[in-house]
Amino acid sequence: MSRNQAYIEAERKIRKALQSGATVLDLSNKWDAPDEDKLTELPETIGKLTQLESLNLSNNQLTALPESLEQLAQLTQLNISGNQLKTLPEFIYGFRNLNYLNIASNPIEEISHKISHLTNLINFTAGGTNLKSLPQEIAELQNLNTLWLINCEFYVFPSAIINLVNLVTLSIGKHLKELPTEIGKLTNLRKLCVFNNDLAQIPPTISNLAYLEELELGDKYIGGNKFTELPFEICQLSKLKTLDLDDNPLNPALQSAYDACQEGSYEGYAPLWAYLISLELNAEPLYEAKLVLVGEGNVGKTTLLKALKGTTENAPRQGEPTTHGVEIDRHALRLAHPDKDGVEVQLNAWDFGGQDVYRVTHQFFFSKRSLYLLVWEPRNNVQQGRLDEWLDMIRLRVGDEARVIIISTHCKSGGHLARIDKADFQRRYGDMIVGFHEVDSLVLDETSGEMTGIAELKKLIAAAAAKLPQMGMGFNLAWKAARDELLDLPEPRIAYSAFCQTCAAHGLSEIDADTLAHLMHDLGYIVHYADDENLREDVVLKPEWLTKAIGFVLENRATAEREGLLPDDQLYQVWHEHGFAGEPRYTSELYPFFLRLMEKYDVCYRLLDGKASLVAQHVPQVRPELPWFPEDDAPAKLRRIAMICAMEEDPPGLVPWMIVRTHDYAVNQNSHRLHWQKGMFLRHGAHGEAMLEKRDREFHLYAQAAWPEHFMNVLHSTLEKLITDNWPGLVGRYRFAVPCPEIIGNQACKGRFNIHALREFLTDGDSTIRCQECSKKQSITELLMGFEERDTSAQLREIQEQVAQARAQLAGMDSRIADYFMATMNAIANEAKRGPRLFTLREHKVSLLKTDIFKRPLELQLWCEAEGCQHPVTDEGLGVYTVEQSREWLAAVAPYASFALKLLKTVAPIAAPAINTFFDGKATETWGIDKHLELAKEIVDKLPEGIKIAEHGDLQRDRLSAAERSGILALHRFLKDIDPTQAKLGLHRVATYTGDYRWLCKQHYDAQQPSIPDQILPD
Ligand SMILES: Nc1nc2c(ncn2[C@@H]2O[C@H](COP(=O)(O)OP(=O)(O)O)[C@@H](O)[C@H]2O)c(=O)[nH]1
Ligand SMILES: [Mg+2]
Ligand SMILES: [Zn+2]
Ligand SMILES: [Zn+2]
Repeated sequence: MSRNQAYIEAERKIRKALQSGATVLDLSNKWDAPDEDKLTELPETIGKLTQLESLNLSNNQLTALPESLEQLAQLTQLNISGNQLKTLPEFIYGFRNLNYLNIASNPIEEISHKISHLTNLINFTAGGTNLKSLPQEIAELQNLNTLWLINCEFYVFPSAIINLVNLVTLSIGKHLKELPTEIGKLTNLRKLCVFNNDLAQIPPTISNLAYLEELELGDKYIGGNKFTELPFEICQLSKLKTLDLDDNPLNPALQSAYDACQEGSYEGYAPLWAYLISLELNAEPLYEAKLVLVGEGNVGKTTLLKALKGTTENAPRQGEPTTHGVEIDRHALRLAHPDKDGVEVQLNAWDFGGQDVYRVTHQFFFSKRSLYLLVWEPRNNVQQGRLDEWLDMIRLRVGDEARVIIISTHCKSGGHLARIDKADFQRRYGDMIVGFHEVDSLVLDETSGEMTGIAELKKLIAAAAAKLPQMGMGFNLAWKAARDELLDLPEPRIAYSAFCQTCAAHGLSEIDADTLAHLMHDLGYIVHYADDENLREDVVLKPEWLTKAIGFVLENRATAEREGLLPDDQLYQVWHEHGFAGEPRYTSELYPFFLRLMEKYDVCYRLLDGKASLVAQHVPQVRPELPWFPEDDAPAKLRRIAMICAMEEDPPGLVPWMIVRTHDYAVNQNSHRLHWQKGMFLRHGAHGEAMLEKRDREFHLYAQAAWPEHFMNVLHSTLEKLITDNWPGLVGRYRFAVPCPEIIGNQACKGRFNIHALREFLTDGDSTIRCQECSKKQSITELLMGFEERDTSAQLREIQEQVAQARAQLAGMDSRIADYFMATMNAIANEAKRGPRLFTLREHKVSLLKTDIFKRPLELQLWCEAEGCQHPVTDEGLGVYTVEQSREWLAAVAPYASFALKLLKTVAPIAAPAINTFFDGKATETWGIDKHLELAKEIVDKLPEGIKIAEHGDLQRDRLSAAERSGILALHRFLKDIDPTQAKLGLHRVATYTGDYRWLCKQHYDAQQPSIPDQILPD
């Protein structure tokens, strides 16, 4: 092993420690430090530091420790995490004074029974090792309060742990199938982390853990478990503040109740508790599913449904009027459960209109855990292709979990019958296809007394429905009665207060009603947006009533002829004067509500004049004249970068949805908006311009600016979020690539380079790659220009250096700062769900008498997160809290406080002019923003440092360190305690199209809302 720079540095530190008689030696690195900074070997001289009490060797590349270490008998703290040790040297068991031992993230497989000698051990951290068992003797470590074993190789919970009754923190992983009942004996536990295991159940004895504050059964980044339900006993944990269930296959009702906790401003986990308690009270298994009929128009869907229902008075006839939007029949079918005697499965039928315009919006109602009947008519020849399209659409929207029965109609009355290749379908769609079946909905089958093929089809449906994962999930009977009464009301829409009244009549509390509303919305029974201030007062009890209204817009020829422009004064035409016989006519008091909902559904966006909306599905076919085309050269001083999203399938509606979601950047030119059926041209202020266009199954993105990376990143995240939101079935089946820059003849080369692969080749040492199309060699670094992996700390360093010199020197400085802000905020997007992320601390004015900073109250100042305009919340009485917290709490928040301050200082110079424009000319001065930052720095410098523990081992892939992340969690817990309903935050949460949340002040929040009038009168 060569003695690198790090070794020389270590020698120097040891010498210095010897001279000064220091008791602490820190030879650690940050987990992501470059290899050359890491030690591969320790100087033997370290053994001379016999006075050492604390030694930190974490995040090096040590494969062994020198024997001379044995002499450090005074050690109380030893951290060797993040190295390459395969075994623990024997002498460590001789360090009798150790109270902290961290061996995390080493490939250690075993611990000796001699661990019992370390009787003073308080904290033993061994996450990310290869441990699969613990010696029984560990039970003798009765002082142990923290045992961290997450992400190891445990298949079985080591029984010795049960004897460690003083444990406060316990984590363990990663293959556990169950937790022992005896876990209830660890009554001092405050934190239990068992994410990333295979647990499906939690013993009811969990309720004995009366002090438990944090229970992590899942983790969005690292992994969850296999929980589909939770025991009621969890509700008895009265001290519980954090419950993480991310990445578990929760049943739909439980998932919805859990999501509700994050979406509203509830105290603790009120909706989840309400749901779990309701199950405990009076619940029965629920056997219900959605039956979704899809297929082209006129193939016989509506007739088939009638045949299935067998209603005599409504018997199917020749010449059904065609369906607009969707018809929902909640009591369509009750079929005998195939295996359970006396149990009936209830199916709610969703019968869709087949018109092409609906293709985009119908997908919304394709949900998981439904049974699909894909209907076709074999007398037409072109069927196979269309069946593929429908199957693809279902798979894109729902994923492989979808279950489809393919049904052909007219089997008795048809003349020439087309055949389909069943084996081929089965091969391509696998388990998705439950079966094939033939019916004739108009020809009676004498033996069964039903229409031809219907009796068998019912059996097929019952069998497939019975296998859906939610079948038999528990549901409270009072909740069910309230639900059924509401759904049977004749009104399509009621006030939320009326919804609650009905619930109350069935004995549901307010929180029960909230939770039920959330659940019914998630399952598609109603439409109710509880977290939208403008929509939460209304409940749509009949989604089909709303779908039809949207459908009339999509089917409206005049709007199509106006290229999507829908002025408010035309709404009466569309919604009342339409020519569809027998369909609802909507009166004008509904229009503002509909317009808002259509924005929610990404169908249209509001134009800035506040008098019209733009329906993205109706934009012109032809590409308008654009300021530039990707084939042209970029102007001097500007750069243009290109990226392509190559998709294995073509998701319907990608372009219109993208038009709506990027409408903040829409460009108007000579009264023409620059968008068309296949693409759009966008402008993002100083961050440049972009052209987006779909060409077959490739979505092309070009961005041009002094520093185009930022705008490209915005568009990239918007596209990714659009795909993940709408087409889970496409996840993993699209790739981002750089196009080959070569021009052949007049045409751009069709060669593509996968960005992910390019990065790998570069790390492997390749510098060029040959294009498969044009055979020309390309430089990998040049191809990757603009797509380098974003490391926020490197980004920050670069920005700071430039700011220190002269601001304007680096091209696109504003874009770089904006991008740094976006990347950083995205890294904490998950935390942002629960609370704001920007704050500063300052001393409380009246507290100067007390000299110790930990005895004086501090003030916490929240900041508005508006993009490029970040500012302290200044509204009277809002956004400021007095903090009287323990030293422990301050130590926990400290790393994040300093992180947030760094972020605010970086964005402050570009935010200042924006603030003065948005508010009034002097806002930065009157609010004393610089002073805010100065005071915050004073505090941050004085804050105690948290103990640096690599809790998760080497799992810190994301941009926040573990300490910083605990900091923001501590902050949110504080806010939850002091202001449970978030009434005094002065900030409102808004979801962004890039997958993040922004907490905005009232003014910024209002400015973001679409300008829809409260009243739209008919002409
Ligand atoms: N003979 C016969 N006619 C059918 C059958 N299914 C539907 N039809 C007729 O085909 C037409 C279209 O049916 P409809 O159910 O409205 O199709 P949808 O648009 O898919 O809902 C109607 O005139 C039906 O009477 C069938 O199985 N046999
Ligand atoms: Mg129909
Ligand atoms: Zn090429
Ligand atoms: Zn603001």
